[in-house]
Amino acid sequence: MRTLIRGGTVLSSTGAATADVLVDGETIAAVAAPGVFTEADTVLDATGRYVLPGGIDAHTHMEMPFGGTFSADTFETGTRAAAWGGTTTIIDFAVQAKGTSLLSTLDKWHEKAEGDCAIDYGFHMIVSDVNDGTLKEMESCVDSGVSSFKMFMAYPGVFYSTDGEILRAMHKATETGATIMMHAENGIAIDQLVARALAEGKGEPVQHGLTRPPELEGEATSRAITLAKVTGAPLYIVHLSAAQALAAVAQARDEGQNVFAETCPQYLYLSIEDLAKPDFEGAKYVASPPLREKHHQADLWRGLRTNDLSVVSTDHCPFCFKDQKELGRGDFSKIPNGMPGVEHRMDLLHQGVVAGEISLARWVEACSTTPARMFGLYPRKGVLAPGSDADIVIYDPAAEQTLSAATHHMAVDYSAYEGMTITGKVDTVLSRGRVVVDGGEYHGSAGHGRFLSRDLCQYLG
Ligand code: DUC
Ligand code: ZN
Ligand code: ZN
Ligand code: ZN
Repeated sequence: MRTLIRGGTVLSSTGAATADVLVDGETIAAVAAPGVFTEADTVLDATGRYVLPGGIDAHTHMEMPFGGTFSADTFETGTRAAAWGGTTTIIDFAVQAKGTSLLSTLDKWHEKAEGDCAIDYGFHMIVSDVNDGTLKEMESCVDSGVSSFKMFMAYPGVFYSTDGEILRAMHKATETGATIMMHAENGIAIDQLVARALAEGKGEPVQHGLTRPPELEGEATSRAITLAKVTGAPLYIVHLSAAQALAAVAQARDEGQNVFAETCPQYLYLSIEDLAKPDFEGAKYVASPPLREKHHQADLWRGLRTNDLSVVSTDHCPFCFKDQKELGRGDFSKIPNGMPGVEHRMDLLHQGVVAGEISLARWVEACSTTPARMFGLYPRKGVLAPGSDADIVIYDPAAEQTLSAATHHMAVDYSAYEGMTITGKVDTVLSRGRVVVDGGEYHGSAGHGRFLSRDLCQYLG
C-alpha cells in the first residue's frame, strides 16, 4: 500500500521545501522533488499545507494515580485526543509506588496501555523509592527500552527523594547512560508555606501558586544541576516554568554540562491570573510547578529560541472540574495537580510561529525532532526521511479554530484555553502509514499504537 502526499511544503528541523512524500506500508519510502512519483494507491493533496513529522509529546500522564483519584484520560481516550492534534507518539510515566519494584510497576503500565493506544507510546519510569533493589532494576529498565527516570524534589512523603537518594540514582544513571528527569521544586520549603497559608485560613486556588514561588523552582533546579555535575549524570528538567530555573539551565549549558529542559504550553500562554479566577474556577489551572506571573513568558520564549529550552511537552494530566478538582474546595492543597493539554500542543506552538516568537523549523524541532533525539527514538521518529516511520501531519496554517471543551476530544470537562482562537489546524494525520485523522473524521483505532523500546539520549557530549 503506497500513499503519495503531493504538493505540500515539507518541514523539518532545518527548514522547508516544496516536496512530495511517498509512504510505503508503515514507513517513508522517499521525499522527492514534486512530480517525481506519480503512482500510488492513494494520493493526498497537500497543496497550501505543511507536511511535517508527527508530534512527539514526551510528557503525558494517562490514568495516573494522584491523591486518591486518577487522571481522567485513559490510554485510549488520551492517545486518540493526541492524534486529533497531530501528536503521533507519547511518552508516558510508569509510577513506582513506595515499597514496590520498578519491574512490577513497568508490567502494570504495560498492562494499562497495551491494546488501548491509537498511536505509538513509550514509558519513562518515576522512581519514588530509592534502595539497592531499585538501583539494580534501573539497569533492567534501560534494557527494556525505558531509558529515563523521573525523580521529585517536591511532594515530601509521596514521590520526594532526598539529595542523597537523588545522588545514588544519578550515579546509576551515569553508569547505564540513562537520563534523570527532575521535578525541580523545593518541596520541603513549599510544604511549610502551604501549612502556613492554610493555618491563616487561605484555602483558595491562587494560594497554590503563592506557596510555590519561582525562587524555589530556581533553587531546586540549581541543586539538581549541581548533583548532576558531581555525578556526571545527564539531566533533563521537566516542566520548567520560571525565569530563575531557566537561568540556571542556561548557565549549565553554557558550561558544557549535559543539562536539558522542556517547558509546556500552559507556561507560555497562561499565568497566575488564571489561578486567581473567582468561584473556584482557578482550580482548573492548578498544576505543579504553578502558572507564573506573565513576565516569565517572555523568558521562556527566548529560551526556546536559544535552545536552553529544547523540548515542548504538555505534562497532560487532566482532572475533571466536577468531582476531581472539587476535592480541593476550601483547601487548595487537595486539588489534584495537573491540566489537560495533549490535544493542542502543536496548535499552541504554531501560534508562536504566527506571533514571530519562533521559526517554523524551531516549531518542528521542539515538538518532534528534539524529543525523538532526547529520548532515543531518532531517526525512527521525529523526521521525514526514507526508512523512518510514516508518522506524518498535514497542517493547514491558514485555518482558524476556537479551542473549547465542547469540541475537544480529551476526556475532561473543561478547556484551559476555552474561547482562544488559533490560526492553524491539523488536517490529516498518519500513524505508521495509516490515516488516523482525515479532515474532521477519525479513522484510528485502539491497539494500533505499539510500545516503543527506546535507546539512550542521543545528545550526550
Ligand atoms: N508533576 C508532573 O510532572 N505532572 C503532574 C503533577 C506533577 O507534579
Ligand atoms: Zn512533575
Ligand atoms: Zn546559552
Ligand atoms: Zn508530569
